[in-house]
Amino acid sequence: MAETKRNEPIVTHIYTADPSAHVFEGKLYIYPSHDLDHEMVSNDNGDQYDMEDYHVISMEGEGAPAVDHGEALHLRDVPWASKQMWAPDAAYKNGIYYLFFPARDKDGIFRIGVATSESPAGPFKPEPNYIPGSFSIDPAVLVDDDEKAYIYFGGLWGGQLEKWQTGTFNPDGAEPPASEPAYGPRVAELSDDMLTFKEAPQEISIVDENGHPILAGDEDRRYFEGPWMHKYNGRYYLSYSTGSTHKIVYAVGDNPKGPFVFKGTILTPVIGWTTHHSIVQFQDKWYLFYHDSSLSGGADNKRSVKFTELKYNPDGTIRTIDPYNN
Ligand code: FUB
Repeated sequence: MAETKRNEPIVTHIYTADPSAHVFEGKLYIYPSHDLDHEMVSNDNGDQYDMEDYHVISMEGEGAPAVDHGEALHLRDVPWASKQMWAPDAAYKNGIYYLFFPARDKDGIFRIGVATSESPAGPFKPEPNYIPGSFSIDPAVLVDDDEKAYIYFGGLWGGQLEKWQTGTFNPDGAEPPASEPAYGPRVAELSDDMLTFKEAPQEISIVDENGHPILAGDEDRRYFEGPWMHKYNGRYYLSYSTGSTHKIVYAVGDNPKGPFVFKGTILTPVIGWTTHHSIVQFQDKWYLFYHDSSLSGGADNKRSVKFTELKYNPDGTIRTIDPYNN
């Protein structure tokens, strides 16, 4: 196994994407999507992202080899799911590891499921049904310092978030006009056993420095998909992909449910259409995990997880990272 280097794929024997990185049991554990090595035509519905399982990858640290722990969960073992196992996240609470993952149900509607394991490397045993009341994609879970856990989720276009604005699935649901507030990601506190929502998900408000909502037409700043929540100096940092403008950006607040004030760009566009990340503190450094399609020569659906160091300015803002020059 090769040593891991900044800005290079952490593994090359499989394609990986959408990395959710955590420190568990003193090691870095990465929960990525597992992109399949098959030819697909790209479309706005994301049909090219036709993944069927998850592998968990761990690293003792920067420079150490990345270890693929093998298949941690497969579509065939999830009774409610039909296809497209997209970006997952993991959390630890109650002495149990939880894997949260989106997939389409038997009606083709994205839902979010949960699976459990005694080990951060899996294998994970799925619950028989998706989380009641769940919808859309890209779950990210924060277990806060007071042990309350929050799940963040939602993604436009293939992720179907715009189809849920009335509270039920509307196949004709569309994005708002450019001059209206953008749709925000959703957040819900999780139940103590982490298997259900404790409350109905609520929409997160992302505002500019004057308190005005970020508008749907502001594609450099509006929420698209891939939420991640981390804390730095006691403040809550919501970061996400802008989708059509291919940036990872962030907004900061003082409450896990927001509102969040837009601050700036964390990662400029990568090779490939999607961009998706996580942020984790490990030992004395902060790391950005991200993906790009360089290893596959630019194929949108064949991505590779990479990492680099993330740095803060003294005022708590994050320094923008150029994935190809940092
Ligand atoms: O990997 C499939 C989808 O692509 C993810 O759910 C999105 O965040 C985007 O990375």
